[in-house]
Amino acid sequence: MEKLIITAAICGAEVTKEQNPAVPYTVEEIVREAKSAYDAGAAIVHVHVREDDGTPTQSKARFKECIDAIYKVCPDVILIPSTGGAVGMTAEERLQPTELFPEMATLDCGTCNFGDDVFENTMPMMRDFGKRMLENHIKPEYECFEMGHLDTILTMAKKGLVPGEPMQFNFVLGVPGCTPATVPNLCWLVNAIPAGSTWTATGIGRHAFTLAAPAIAMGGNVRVGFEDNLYLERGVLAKSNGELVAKVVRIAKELGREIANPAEARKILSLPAKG
Ligand code: KMH
Ligand code: ZN
Repeated sequence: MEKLIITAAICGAEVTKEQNPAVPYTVEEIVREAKSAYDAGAAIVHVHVREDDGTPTQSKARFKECIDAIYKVCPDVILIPSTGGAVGMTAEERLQPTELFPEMATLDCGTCNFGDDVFENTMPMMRDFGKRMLENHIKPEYECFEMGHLDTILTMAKKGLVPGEPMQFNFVLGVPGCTPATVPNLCWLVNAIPAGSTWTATGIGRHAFTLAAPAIAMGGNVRVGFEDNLYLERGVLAKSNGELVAKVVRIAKELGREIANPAEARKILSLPAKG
């Protein structure tokens, strides 16, 4: 089995300091949380950015400021900026971080319910996102919130509308209104991806670790972080993203899976070596 790649989704667009005071908004706070996750064993940081007051933004300038500041303290980390942004943002707004030519970025694979909202990813939008990633040589992380998202993106890849194999999928399960975070659902998705693909499991809320454990045992990778879950255990808020990553490291150790550093993760993901 390959080493385990841990992604930390340190911020997200929706969670707030009212829910957990450690949720980062400012550049300094985002750097602090990225560093805590990296030090604990995360090879990848999934980046959303906020204004200082917590408002989600996809501003290219704010992404640049945060990305440059993270690289200063975590020089080899893999950064995956979001092109999902927050519900209600336009496609052009969401695409701004692709103008910074990151090695990877998320590409959301279909429209879905998102709690009380609708997260819009129409076919024309997805074709635009795929085109931009092909032009800018960005490897997408394909975010699948629903079973049907996988078939959608595989069909687009076959037509050359989005970057193709080897593909990296992130199965984000347990968003209210979307596919539940169950082991059978995860197995169904994993069984349907092309040979040679890589995949990550993200369990939302109380499913963060109950989905992480089977993913580790199945040879997949794991994402945790404040974007997905604010608690270390029932009733105990995590003090940092690093605490959430450290818990995944402990589970992996118990299951006999070693942790990939960023250089090893780049190899597993077929990314060019850095520097
Ligand atoms: N904030 C969610 C509506 C992504 O990063 O690509 C979408 C999201 C997905 O977080
Ligand atoms: Zn995200």
